[in-house]
Amino acid sequence: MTLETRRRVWSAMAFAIAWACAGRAVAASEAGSSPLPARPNVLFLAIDDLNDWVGCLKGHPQVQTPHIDALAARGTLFTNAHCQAPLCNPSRSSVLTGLRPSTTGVYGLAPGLRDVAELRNHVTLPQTFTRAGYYTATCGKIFHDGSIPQLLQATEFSTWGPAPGMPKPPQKLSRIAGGHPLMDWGVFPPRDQEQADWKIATAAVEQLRSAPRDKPFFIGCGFRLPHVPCFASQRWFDLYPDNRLIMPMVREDDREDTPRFSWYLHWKLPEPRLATLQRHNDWRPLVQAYLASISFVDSQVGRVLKALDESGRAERTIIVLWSDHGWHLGEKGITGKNTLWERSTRIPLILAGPEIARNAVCAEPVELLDLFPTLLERCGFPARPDLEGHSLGPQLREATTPRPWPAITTHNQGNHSVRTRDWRYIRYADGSEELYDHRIDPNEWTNLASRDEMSETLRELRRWLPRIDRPAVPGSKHRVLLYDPATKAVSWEGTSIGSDDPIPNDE
Ligand SMILES: [Ca+2]
Repeated sequence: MTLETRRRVWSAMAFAIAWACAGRAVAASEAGSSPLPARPNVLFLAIDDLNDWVGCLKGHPQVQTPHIDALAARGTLFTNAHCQAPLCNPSRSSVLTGLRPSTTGVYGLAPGLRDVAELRNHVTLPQTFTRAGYYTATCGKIFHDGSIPQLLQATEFSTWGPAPGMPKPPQKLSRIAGGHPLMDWGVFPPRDQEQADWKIATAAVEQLRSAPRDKPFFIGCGFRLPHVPCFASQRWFDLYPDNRLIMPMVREDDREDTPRFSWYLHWKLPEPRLATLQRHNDWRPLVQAYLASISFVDSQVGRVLKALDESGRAERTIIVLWSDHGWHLGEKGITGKNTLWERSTRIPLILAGPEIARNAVCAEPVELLDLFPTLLERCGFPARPDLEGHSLGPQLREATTPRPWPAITTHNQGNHSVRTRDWRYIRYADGSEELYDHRIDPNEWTNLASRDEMSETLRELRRWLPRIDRPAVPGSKHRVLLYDPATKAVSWEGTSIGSDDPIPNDE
């Protein structure tokens, strides 16, 4: 089914569904009871740029995230969960539409999903709940900042709380001067209460307290850290003393067996290369600041969860905690996202609440795309044939239930990664490939794609590559990579890359 056909089918169904759900809401209020069990609340907690450096995921041996770990213990933790795109706007657009980036053609930081003609009438995840009579509220960053025009905001979430940006010191704290204004890290601001994420958590706490009690709620709270600038107050840095800091494992020669095309996905970025950090003695401070930011944001997750428990509504609430993608801290010579490797794609994903197994761990490959159909199923909405994910229902009941699908991540047209339980396979737009065996190579150091004995494995993995592979939509900007198979011409953010151009290594 094409996207357009799916959209028409869904549009035709939408009215009937909304009508049926409204009828159920009326029935609930007429009965004078709390909402029907089929209409649980949803607390949707997004974290920005958090990789697997979370205690329960063991991505970093020192990271302290007691609140996220406690949430995992009261629910199901997915240890092999991956984003659909290693960049904010395409990842969040995918989560909220339930469609792959390769289906929407949204690959860059622009356009916002409502500026894409084919998505204009697509019913998003929050819209589904708003139309069904839920109290829906958001604060902080759920949609990519600025991607929903103000006039349309109330059609997504009925209530929009504050979404403050990060506070900035008068001068940069990082030893790397100049560059992008967001590229900074260090001890700031002095008081936690001045932090954007403190204010965002406070807004979510208020929304939880003031949510009408005669209907269910869907509250989306999007935290900003550990996205750069990685700022936290001194107490969070004190958790990670410099003299005991364990640095990420990197290999100097790691990029010798990755195709040249792998560099095109992050040809030039605001995020510094590892060599730049090392030259300025700023690698350790960045790692320390990223860890401090994670522990601070974890404390704010704790504040929101405490408010949920105090509301008396936790037993009827599905809690979802997710991050939009990961982040490199020197691995493969770079920092930031914009890659198809584990560092960029692996994310924390936890669900907890009614009829969700407690203290359960699912190692099956799952995708952020699965959240939309999962919440439809759990909240009693009809399944949507236009969505591309698969409900996690079976794994929420029994975490070891196998899944036949791998997790697919896409960065710009034609570049895809396929992650199964044991393998990561990557295919770039020019046909070059990578293959890693996660059973023996969790750092993805040794590319096996050119080995003869891997041909059968490669054949098996290639068949999962997305069949729909749309070009970037009109208006695509920022981190957009274009490749023309006929001429082999490559361009990054509108500037062509010659086949012999030296790989940029910022100063
Ligand atoms: Ca390597």
